[in-house]
Amino acid sequence: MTDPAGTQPPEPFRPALLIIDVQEDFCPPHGALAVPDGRAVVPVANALLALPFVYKIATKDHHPPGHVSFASSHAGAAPFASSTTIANPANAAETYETRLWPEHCVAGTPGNALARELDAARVEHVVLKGLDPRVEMYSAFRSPLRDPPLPSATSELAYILRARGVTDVFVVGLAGDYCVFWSASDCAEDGWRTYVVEEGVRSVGGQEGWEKAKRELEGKGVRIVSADGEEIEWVRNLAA
Ligand code: VGL
Ligand code: ZN
Repeated sequence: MTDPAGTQPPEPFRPALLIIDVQEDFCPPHGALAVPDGRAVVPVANALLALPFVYKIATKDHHPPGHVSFASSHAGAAPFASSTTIANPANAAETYETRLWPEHCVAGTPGNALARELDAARVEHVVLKGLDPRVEMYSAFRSPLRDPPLPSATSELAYILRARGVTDVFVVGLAGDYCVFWSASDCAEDGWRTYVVEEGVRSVGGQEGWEKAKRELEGKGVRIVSADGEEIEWVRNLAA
């Protein structure tokens, strides 16, 4: 497979690193919504943070108490098992079904913090998501409600990627079948070449959850790559 001459990156190539929700509440052993083996993404993220990406961004799920995605906000609902219908606050006809979770990543709580082993000193910008109590926001870009879009559930991420002239986005983090999935999907839809670095992802649904997410992402034009693959080599070579 390896081309002895080395494959060339696309031109222009201005790659950003996007680390999704690597927070204590998504990590074993104490996280309120611990993703199986979630802490294993941290060394992968740290190795990528040491590379010369043009911009290094982390996101945080950042919910107010009583957020609509918490089972505790709905009478009789059980975390993981129940779901609820969310309507666009500006258009009752636009709705979607979403799964309910234990309370997690509440602003100001220890579980909201980035995983303690993450090399946060190298992170240049932190995007907060999920701040509007009325809507779920898995994607680092926006909520799935688009008719009309909600300013309170739209992040600055697309703006800052454009402002930095980013062409390619490399995604890692938690969880592969939820926030990584929707972030990578929106990123590709918005026109960036988008890669998910597979070793840097763990999923709520374990390996099975990831395999399904991965197939769907590939269908949307997202490339699934390896931490030792040629695409990461392109980034490493930017330094030379
Ligand atoms: C996430 C469930 C609820 C995630 C966030 O970061 O994947 N999952 N909130
Ligand atoms: Zn959440």
